[in-house]
Amino acid sequence: MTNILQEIKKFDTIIIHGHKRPDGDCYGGQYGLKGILKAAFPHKNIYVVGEESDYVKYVGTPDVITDDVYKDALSIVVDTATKDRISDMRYTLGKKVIKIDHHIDVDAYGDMNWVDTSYPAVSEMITDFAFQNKLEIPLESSIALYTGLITDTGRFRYRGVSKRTHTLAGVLIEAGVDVEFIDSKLSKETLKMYGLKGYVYSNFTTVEGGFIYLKMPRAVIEEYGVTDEEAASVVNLIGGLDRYPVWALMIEYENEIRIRLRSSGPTINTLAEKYEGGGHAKASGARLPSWEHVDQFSKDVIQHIKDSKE
Ligand SMILES: [Mn+2]
Repeated sequence: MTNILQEIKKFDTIIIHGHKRPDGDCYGGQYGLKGILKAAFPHKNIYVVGEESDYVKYVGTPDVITDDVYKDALSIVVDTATKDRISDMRYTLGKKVIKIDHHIDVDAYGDMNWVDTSYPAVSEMITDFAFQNKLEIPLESSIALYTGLITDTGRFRYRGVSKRTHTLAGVLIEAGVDVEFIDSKLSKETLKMYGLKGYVYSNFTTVEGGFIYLKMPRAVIEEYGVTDEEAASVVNLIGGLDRYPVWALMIEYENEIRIRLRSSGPTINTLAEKYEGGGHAKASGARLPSWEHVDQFSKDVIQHIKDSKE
């Protein structure tokens, strides 16, 4: 951490990158760091580049810079595990690259890499960086970082949240962040999504033995006027139902049904692998050729839940 600060001090221009399709934590890390460095080194040129995010656009707006700005610059890439995920490939045009990330280090693309999977969010890393180096956290940065912290931890609900997470969240609150303002921004919903949620709650199917699923035909997505991504985001609405530890959202595509399979009980990735999928122990994807295969799949899930109990 101290080495990173030493390195930053050597450069007049610092360009902060994130990943493609940036989420709250990526934005939080990028804009949080920008504000902290701007406050500590007012004469340095600090930029954030990359894609815009509609979801967290209140956090900041990317800078548009020409290639020559990278001359003698330091690139810092946050929240991005692998090279191919970096947004704006010009990061190599600078003199040096620093990687700051909390995902497993499969690709140490930086000249300097600070990777620590004990942090549930890169925003917590940036907050810690400021805290330990006794750097001021300006209000805009605290808003950015708190946004990143709560989005990547699912509002402090996921494992990985620690005493340090809450301590550093406290540091951000002290820096002025208004927690209600951020919650109201993140909790904003569109009328379309309200409608779709209503559909989800009135059309799911429960199967005795612990499986609940929802079929989402193409016509439904069109009727509610939502994007595929928005449609897929409702998967956890049917999670958490008592006595139904395995749930699935099935979305119709042109030649197949894509399944988002989730579990709060048995591991389900081995089951997903039987259906052209796989993934994590409790969150996997799978595919079916058509709706006709749903019954068989459902029976398999029930059998799988039974087998896991034995
Ligand atoms: Mn992250």
